[in-house]
Amino acid sequence: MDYQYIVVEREDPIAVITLNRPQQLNALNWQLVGELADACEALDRDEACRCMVLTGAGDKAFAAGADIKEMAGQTPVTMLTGEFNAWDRIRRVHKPMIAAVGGYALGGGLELAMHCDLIIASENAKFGQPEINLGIIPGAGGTQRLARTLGKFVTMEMVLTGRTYTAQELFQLGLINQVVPQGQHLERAKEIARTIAEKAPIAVRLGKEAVLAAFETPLEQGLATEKRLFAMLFSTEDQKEGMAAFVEKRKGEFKGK
Ligand code: CO8
Repeated sequence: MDYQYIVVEREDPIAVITLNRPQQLNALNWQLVGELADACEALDRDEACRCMVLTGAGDKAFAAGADIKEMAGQTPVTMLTGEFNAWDRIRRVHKPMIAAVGGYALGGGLELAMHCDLIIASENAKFGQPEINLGIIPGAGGTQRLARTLGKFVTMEMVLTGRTYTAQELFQLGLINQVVPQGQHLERAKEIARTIAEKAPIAVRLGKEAVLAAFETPLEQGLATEKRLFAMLFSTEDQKEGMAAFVEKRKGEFKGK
């Protein structure tokens, strides 16, 4: 498919999606977010792809937020009907997604990174929710996902002061998986993606589903979900293969069946 604002590169079994508006620090206009949702859904359906990496073009930004110039003239109605559907589509992707962040991940850029399942950052990456400086608040899940990951007090500081945080600070607070030397974020994210892509695809999918259930359900219900998904995996060929490979002292070959 032809996209104007993103680039999709297949390196089966992984794929890299690059936000591609470097002159505008990859600011997320409506078309870009729609294209991204289309690409994520297409890769989600494609069996040859087992893990996605999301990154930004250029060395200055992952994404410096939603496109302020496009947002400036919006109304409540256009904001409600315009972009949210695409964000929800990204949220519902079943395959694992890794954000590879170099430079700024601000506002909607940080929220997009948090739609992913792991975040790998270059040591020069800078994060924040500066919406308060524009007279608004985060609108693509920032208040909720940050509060669930960092707790109330750090989230309040981020949302109410709009301050920028270094990758190291957020690593220490548990929002970022790894901080790597400048410029190595994409390679590291791809390495991790390839590791995940070797695993049994149905187990990976259900593992993601089970972890995300922890954010949406009370413990009792989350434990029941995990138990059901765990039991279900015993109907897969990959479970038989994985356990046989262990016993036979060889590497398992998983087929997603
Ligand atoms: N939107 C539009 N254009 C942008 C954005 C943005 N978010 N960020 C940067 N740009 C543009 C600049 O306007 C500039 O364009 P031009 O050359 O045409 O003037 C170009 O990118 C380069 O930017 P700067 O010259 O500003 O670069 P600096 O290195 O001086 O500064 C900063 C970098 C600090 C990142 C600065 O650009 C900045 O503060 N950007 C805005 C950051 C921000 O406030 N982000 C939050 C936006 S609001 C948001 O994300 C809400 C999400 C809601 C999601 C839900 C939607 C449904």
